[in-house]
Amino acid sequence: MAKEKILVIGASGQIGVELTLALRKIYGDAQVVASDLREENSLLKGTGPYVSLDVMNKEMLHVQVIRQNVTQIYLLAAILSATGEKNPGLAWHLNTQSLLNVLDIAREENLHKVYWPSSIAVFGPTSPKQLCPQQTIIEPTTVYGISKYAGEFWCKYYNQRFGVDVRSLRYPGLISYKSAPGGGTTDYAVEIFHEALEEKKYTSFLDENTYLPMMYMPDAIKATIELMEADAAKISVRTSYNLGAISFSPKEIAAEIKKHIPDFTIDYKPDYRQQIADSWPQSIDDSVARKDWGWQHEYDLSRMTEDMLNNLQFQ
Ligand code: NAD
Ligand code: AKB
Repeated sequence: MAKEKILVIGASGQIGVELTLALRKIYGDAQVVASDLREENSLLKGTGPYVSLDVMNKEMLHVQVIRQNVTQIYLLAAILSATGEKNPGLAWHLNTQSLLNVLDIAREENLHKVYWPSSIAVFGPTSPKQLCPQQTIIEPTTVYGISKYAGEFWCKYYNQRFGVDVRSLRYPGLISYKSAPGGGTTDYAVEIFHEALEEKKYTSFLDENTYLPMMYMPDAIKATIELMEADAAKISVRTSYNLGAISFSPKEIAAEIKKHIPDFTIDYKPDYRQQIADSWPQSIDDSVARKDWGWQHEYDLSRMTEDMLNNLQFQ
């Protein structure tokens, strides 16, 4: 089989940095080209090729795909939920046009595979709150959720109509220590660790009992790679797979942190992001992903908390 050459778009972001490093371990450093509008993340420097790229410039993207002999694209560039509400037109434009650019080029150049993440943000206030199923009422109320839901159907359309092997996961809120989150509603669950270590106190922008579906980054990277490596015959969902791991509230994560930092305190000042969080489910039923390609998460709240604090302490 021909060697894969992977282009990661949005490689300097929260997921991009860790996914690029993980892909380089599997496919070889030279086989994974990192790209972003931003400058190269310091953790990527010296680990493999980097190109400066605006995914909205389709011609430039097409040239890079041909020049680098790209066979797979991981598209991570997007505007997330909280930032999206500040500029809905821009969020819609970037989130949908970037995907269409990539899918078109994938079709024209017969790329082997495309990865594009969706989000639990596709669900809205009319979806079930607990163990939200793969197929259910989906009426998103944020522009981010609307763009993700539309994107899911573009993926399915390009798969069915043109045979593009595009795969997708509905990530929950992701928690990580290597690169900062990029403007989401679940970002509090990353900020809290930094503030706990630096200030021993944190003011949460979500109310104490706001439960949301969450996942530690190593699990998200594992899921992404497992989905992309799964036999195509096992992929029954061509919109996007529900993906779950843990569910907790600001009060619960604060209590977990307090076990390690006893004088840590938290208070609550909900802002506009509360309304976004309230529109989402509290937990996700990911049984289809578990059945189709054997998804299993590894990190629970206590293991994640311990690992986050250990790693941030020595950074
Ligand atoms: P992020 O904001 O941290 O990173 C996105 C990257 O895309 C940034 O480095 C940004 O510079 C880059 N980018 C923006 N516009 C670009 C353009 N025009 N051309 C090239 N690059 C551009 O986001 P993330 O958290 O890493 O999310 C990656 C993907 O995963 C997104 O599609 C997001 O919706 C999805 N997702 C993330 C989470 C999460 O909790 N992080 C949860 C669900 C889904
Ligand atoms: C956000 O909060 O916008 C993201 C997501 C759940 O998609 N973390």
